[in-house]
Amino acid sequence: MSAYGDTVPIAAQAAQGALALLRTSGEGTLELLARIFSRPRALLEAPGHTVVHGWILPGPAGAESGAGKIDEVLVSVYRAPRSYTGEEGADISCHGGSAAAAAILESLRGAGFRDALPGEFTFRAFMNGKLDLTRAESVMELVSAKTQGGLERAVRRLSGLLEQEIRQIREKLLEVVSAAELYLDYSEDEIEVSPDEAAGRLPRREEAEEALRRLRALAASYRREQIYREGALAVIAGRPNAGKSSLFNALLNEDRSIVTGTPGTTRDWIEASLSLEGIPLRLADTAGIREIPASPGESREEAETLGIERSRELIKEADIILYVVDGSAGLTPEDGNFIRLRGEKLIPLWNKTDVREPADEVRRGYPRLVAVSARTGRGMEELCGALAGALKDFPDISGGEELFPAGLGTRRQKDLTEKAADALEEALAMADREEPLDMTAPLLREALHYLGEITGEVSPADILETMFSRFCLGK
Ligand SMILES: Nc1nc2c(ncn2[C@@H]2O[C@H](COP(=O)(O)OP(=O)(O)OP(=O)(O)O)[C@@H](O)[C@H]2O)c(=O)[nH]1
Ligand SMILES: [Mg+2]
Repeated sequence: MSAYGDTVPIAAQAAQGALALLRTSGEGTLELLARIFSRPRALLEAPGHTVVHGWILPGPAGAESGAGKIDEVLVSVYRAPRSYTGEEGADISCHGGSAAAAAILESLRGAGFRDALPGEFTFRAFMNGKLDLTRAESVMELVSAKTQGGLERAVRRLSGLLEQEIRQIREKLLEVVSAAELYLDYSEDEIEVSPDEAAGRLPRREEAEEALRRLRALAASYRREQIYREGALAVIAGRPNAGKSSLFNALLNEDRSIVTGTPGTTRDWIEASLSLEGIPLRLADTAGIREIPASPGESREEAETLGIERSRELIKEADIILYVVDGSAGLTPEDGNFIRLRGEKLIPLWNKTDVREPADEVRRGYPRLVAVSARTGRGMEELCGALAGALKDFPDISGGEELFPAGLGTRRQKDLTEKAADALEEALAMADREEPLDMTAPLLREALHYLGEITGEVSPADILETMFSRFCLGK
C-alpha cells in the first residue's frame, strides 16, 4: 500500500499547457528513469541542477533498441539534498496535451515509479526539513489564490515570515517555561527567589502576558488574511425598487443584474468580485426587503419571500452593508430603523439624486449618508471612497499588520494559536489565584506544544497526512 512517509520513487504530472511537466522524486529516481530514457548514461552522469535532452521510451525493453519513442523531453536533474523534496529527483518537460504526458506517466509506472499521492512532494520536502508546516501550507494557498492580495500574502508566508513570527512568540514563552522549570527543579534555598515566585505565582509574568497579547493578535490576523484571500462581503440591501441592482451594475461597470421598474425584480442574490484599493470585495445584490401580503398559492410571491429570506441571511453575514434608500420615494421609517440597527458596518446611500436630493434634515440625521445616482453616475466616486474607507477601518483589516505582516493563513493555524492562547491565559489566571507553580507549569508546556504543532515541530503523523492529502496532485 502506498503511504506518506516512505522514500520510494514517485511520479505525477504537475502542469499542463503548451508544455507539460511531470515530476519525479525519491531514492533511485535517476536509475529508474534511465531505463526508459534514450540517453541513460548522460542522465546517470548528469550533475544536479543540469538539464539533459533526450526521448522517453515506452518501457525498459525499448531503451536498448531505442524503438517506439514517446516524446522528446528535457529532464532537469536534481541530486539530494538539493531539490524541492530534498531527495534525488527529475522534472520532465514534454510536449503539451494530455496524450504525451499520460503516455510518459504510464511508462514511468512501468519502470517502477508509483503514483504520487496528493501533496506528497511537499510532504517529503517538509519531512526532509526543506520547509516548515506554515510554509508547506502556503504552497497550497498560493496555488489556490484567487486574488492578487491573496497571492501576495501567501508568498509572505512561503518566505517564512509566519514561521518567524511564531518563533518569536515561542521564544518569549520558552523564557517563561524554563524559568518555571528551573524553579520546580530546585528548592528555594538553591536559587534566588523573588517574592512573587515565593508566593507560588508565575515567574517572568510580564513575558507571559506579552506572549498572550501576541498570540491573541496573531489569532485575529486570520480574519484579515481570510478577507484578502476570499474578499470582504459587501451586501447591497434596501427596499424593493430602491435601485440596488442599478447600483450593483454601476459599481461593476457592467450590466450584470436585471433592472426593471417593477418592485421585486431581484429574487435570487447575485455575487460579483471587485477590488478596491487592493482589498478584494465580494459584492452581493439582494432581493428588496418588504413585508409581502400573504396570498397563498401564488408562486411569484413565494419566490420573492424566499428571496427576502436569503437577503436577510446575507445581511447577517455581511462585513459591510450598503443600504440603498429610494430617493424618489424618500426615507421611510423602515429605512430609518434598519439603518440605526446596523450601526457601524452600514453605509447609508440615498439613490436617485437626479430625481430628488436628500433634505438637509436627512443629511443632518445621517452624517455618513452618501448621495448617488445610479442613472447619471453622480456620487459614485464618493461611494467607492466610502467603501474603501470602511474596508480600511475594519479592525479585521487594519489590525496587527505592523506586528504580524504575514499572519495566519489557515484555519488549522488559527485553531492552534487560539489553543495556545487559551492555555496561557488559564495559566495566568491560576497564577492570579496563587495556585502552586507545579499546577501551572503543565499549561505553559501545553501552550508551547501547540505552537510547535503550527510549525510542524511536534505534529502527529496522522494529522500531517490529513493535511497533505488536501493538496493537489503533483504538488
Ligand atoms: N431616476 C433614477 N432611476 C433609477 C436610479 N437607479 C435606479 N433607477 C430605476 O429604479 C427602478 C428600480 O431599479 P432596480 O435597480 O431594479 O432596483 P432594485 O432595488 O434592484 O429593485 P428590486 O430588485 O425590485 O428590489 C428602475 O426603473 C431603475 O431604472 C437612479 O439613480 N435614478
Ligand atoms: Mg434588484
